[in-house]
Amino acid sequence: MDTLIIGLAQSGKSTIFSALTRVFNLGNRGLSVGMAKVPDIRIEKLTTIYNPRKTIPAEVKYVDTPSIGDITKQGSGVAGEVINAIQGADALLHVVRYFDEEAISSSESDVATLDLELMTIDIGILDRRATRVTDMLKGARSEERLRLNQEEESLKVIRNYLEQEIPIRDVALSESEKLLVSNYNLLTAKPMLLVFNISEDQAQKMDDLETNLKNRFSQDKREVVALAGQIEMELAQLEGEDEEMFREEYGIYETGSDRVAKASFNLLGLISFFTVGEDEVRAWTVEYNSLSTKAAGKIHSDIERGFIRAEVISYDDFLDAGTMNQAKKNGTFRMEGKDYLVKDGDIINFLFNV
Ligand SMILES: Nc1nc2c(ncn2[C@@H]2O[C@H](COP(=O)(O)OP(=O)(O)OP(=O)(O)O)[C@@H](O)[C@H]2O)c(=O)[nH]1
Ligand SMILES: [Mg+2]
Repeated sequence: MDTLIIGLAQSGKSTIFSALTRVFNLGNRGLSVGMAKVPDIRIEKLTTIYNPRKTIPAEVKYVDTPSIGDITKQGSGVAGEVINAIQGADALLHVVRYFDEEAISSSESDVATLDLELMTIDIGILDRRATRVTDMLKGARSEERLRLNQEEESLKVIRNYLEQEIPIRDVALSESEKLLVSNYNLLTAKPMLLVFNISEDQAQKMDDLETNLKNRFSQDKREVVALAGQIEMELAQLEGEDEEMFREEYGIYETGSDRVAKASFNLLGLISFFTVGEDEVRAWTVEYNSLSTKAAGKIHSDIERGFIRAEVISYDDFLDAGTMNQAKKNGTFRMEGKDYLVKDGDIINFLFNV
């Protein structure tokens, strides 16, 4: 999963990027990439059972970007590259400055301002496509002409929402419009995680603050997290006992990185399944309600193509049984076919031929 960190100038994007990834890049003007593990107690438990040579948890990729103002500034030189990167994201993590009085009072308009900037970029994407469609219409044959005319109409409809300052993620699109929007990679169509960057003083009452912010800002495709960026970044530079001691002091027990990863999973409707063995215990990420073949494809396209069947047991049933042999006796270890919908926590062995 790729999450692009965006926001207004000096909101704490790079600070939060470092807190999430433990990659320290303050002052970087371009794109920085870092990874974070998705916390999962189940993979730890499976590791103690299998004692594998390696354990690979699910990961989130975070990319830090310059401020939206720096991206859209004429002649800044970064626009194309950064906008392409944002277009490729699965989700946007919008950092909202919330660590001083002035920022707190302007946060509502800051959230709207960033959306407006994204909408302006989207209108540019649509207009470039419209020009292209007009060009293609010149030499098009009749069936092609029909399709292009339909696309022209859809482009107008979608652009109209943006003109009215409605982000595409808030619009109920028709199936054909959805397909177009996903081809255009519109920025305002992407699920958004709003991360309010709160101060050290506010950290003590983070949970209440987060509930309050959720009430004000949560929407269908918009999740809200409150996070004390500065403290989390400092904690991310520590390890082991030192980190624990300081976390205790601040009363922040779960890392910001873990909380953001969980919120992203919720936002995107993602689940985990596991593959286990003496060599490797590994977590994989798929969308909720994915077919077994799609899950197989996450591991390797050959496994998807040559899929025969899947041996499946839920994590809970496996823990109840203790061993795979006992699970077979219990009848909880089962064979599933191509139409099986993978559940969160499934332990799967794919049978396939190449
Ligand atoms: N007090 C406080 N200061 C913070 C916090 N987060 C960031 N800052 C400060 O705000 C300034 C900007 O932080 P950055 O993380 O560089 O912000 P940014 O959004 O990456 O900035 P640009 O990339 O220049 O737009 C720095 O001086 C930080 O020390 C916070 O949680 N609390
Ligand atoms: Mg920065």
